Amino acid sequence: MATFEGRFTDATDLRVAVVVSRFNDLVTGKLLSGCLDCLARHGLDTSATSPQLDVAWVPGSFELPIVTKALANSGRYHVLIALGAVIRGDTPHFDVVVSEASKGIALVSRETGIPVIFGLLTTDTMQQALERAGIKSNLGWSYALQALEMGSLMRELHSANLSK
Ligand code: INI
Repeated sequence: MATFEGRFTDATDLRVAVVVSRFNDLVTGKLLSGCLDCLARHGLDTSATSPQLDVAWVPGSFELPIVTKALANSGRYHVLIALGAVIRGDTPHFDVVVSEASKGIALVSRETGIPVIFGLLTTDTMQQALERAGIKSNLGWSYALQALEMGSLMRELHSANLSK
């Protein structure tokens, strides 16, 4: 029997890309800070010249899938993190953006085999979003932990050469 498990202490040589939406950047900027803080505290080089980390900004959450797909297809990254914040308004726009972003991100992960962490906050109010982006806790931190776990798990699976 084999047991495969991701680790949080093995960020050496792990390559991560974060794709962040500018829409609601009051929220997404805080998610990004939490994310980078967690990655740095787990040993990933997050400096401006880091070979381990890249950050791409997109206009809104609707654009997260196309850019995550381009980055995943590059073959450079072990794991990606998609960050966005969609806040419910008075129109059905919320549902369209959430639906397209979530379906698109899931599809990129499945089609490319590169895990994409789903860091899309969907809330009724800005207050609820801010509470999850630093006022109470910062989910960016959790997304980074999940990225470390999935990146390391996928590396372990690949090196186990399961087709043998
Ligand atoms: N994008 C978001 O990331 N969050 C939102 O709450 C949002 N709302 O409410 O409209 C939003 N819209 C922009 C959308 O993601 C695209 O960037 C835009 O439609 C251009 O394609």
